[in-house]
Amino acid sequence: MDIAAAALAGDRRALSRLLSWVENGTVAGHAALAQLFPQTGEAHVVGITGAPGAGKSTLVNQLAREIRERGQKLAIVAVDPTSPYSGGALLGDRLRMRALSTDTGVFMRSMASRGDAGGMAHATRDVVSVLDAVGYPLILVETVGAGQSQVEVACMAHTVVLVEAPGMGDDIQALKAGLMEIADIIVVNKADKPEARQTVRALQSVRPGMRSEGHHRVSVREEKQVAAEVATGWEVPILQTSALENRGLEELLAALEAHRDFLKESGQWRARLQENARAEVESWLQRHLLALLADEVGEARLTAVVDTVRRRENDPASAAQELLAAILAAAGGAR
Ligand SMILES: Nc1nc2c(ncn2[C@@H]2O[C@H](COP(=O)(O)OP(=O)(O)OP(=O)(O)O)[C@@H](O)[C@H]2O)c(=O)[nH]1
Ligand SMILES: [Mg+2]
Repeated sequence: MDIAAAALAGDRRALSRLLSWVENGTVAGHAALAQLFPQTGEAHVVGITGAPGAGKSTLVNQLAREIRERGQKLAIVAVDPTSPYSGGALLGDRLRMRALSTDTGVFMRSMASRGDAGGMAHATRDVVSVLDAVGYPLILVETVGAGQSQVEVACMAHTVVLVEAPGMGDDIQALKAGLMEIADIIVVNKADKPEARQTVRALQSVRPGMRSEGHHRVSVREEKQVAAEVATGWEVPILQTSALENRGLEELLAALEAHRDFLKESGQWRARLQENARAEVESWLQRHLLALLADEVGEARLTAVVDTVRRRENDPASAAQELLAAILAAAGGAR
């Protein structure tokens, strides 16, 4: 039996090995992905993002436990080189974690560190595809780090959960990081702390349309936000959890399910599959073209053309067109 078939049949070691191949972009990994691709598109992919230390890992861990208690399977992908998952233990929660790590209904994977954010996004998307194909109906993807990787997660996730925590100063971290726009669900974690209420209020004041806000203030930003909500039809809920005290998890799970159902019923699930399919095809097309450029035209010619742009003898668009013509000529000649 080949590795993809073994992974499909539930062999966890085969799955681990396959994920490594895929992560490293090996030829065998690509072949397996191609074989598994027809089975993808079913999983609900949830991105969990937010400032360092907000409690994302603890929350994911508790969510996983709650989901397992309901008898549902899930996979967890940690896009963070410092993540504790691979060691099999989360600080302060070793026992529970051990219980999870011997449970075959949950699969955890830490992405190895990548030099560039783009490479990481590619590798993560492929890992998620494999987990989707082998039948995990829910995939939680935890990311940390500066803006870019978080925004990329949003592109691959159906639902983005933004985790905020109180006591990080008066500011809302996500506002500074420009993350409010990508959130489908906002969670104020560490709700066991008294300052949490202040954080919730601060979030509500930048989040109009919330029922709990008694009056209606109108600013340009609020109008834009309302317009966005009308356009998508989804009102972003602000929830409170305490991963430490195990509170608010049921409400969070209910919100995840509600958002998935909303996406499916409104047709946005299908629209997103279409968008993702297009983005991936275009991204591969770009890679293939760049590979052709390197193979058929060569670095020396590329450098020469780039030099003409630097010297302002040529403009970038014309230079690209010239190179494309050279690729087409070379590829045509090869046929
Ligand atoms: N009081 C309180 N502390 C919490 C809660 N959830 C997590 N913590 C603590 O917050 C700290 C950070 O938790 P993590 O789960 O590692 O946070 P994270 O967001 O995954 O952090 P990074 O992965 O480093 O970005 C740990 O000391 C946790 O024990 C909570 O609900 N209440
Ligand atoms: Mg973490």
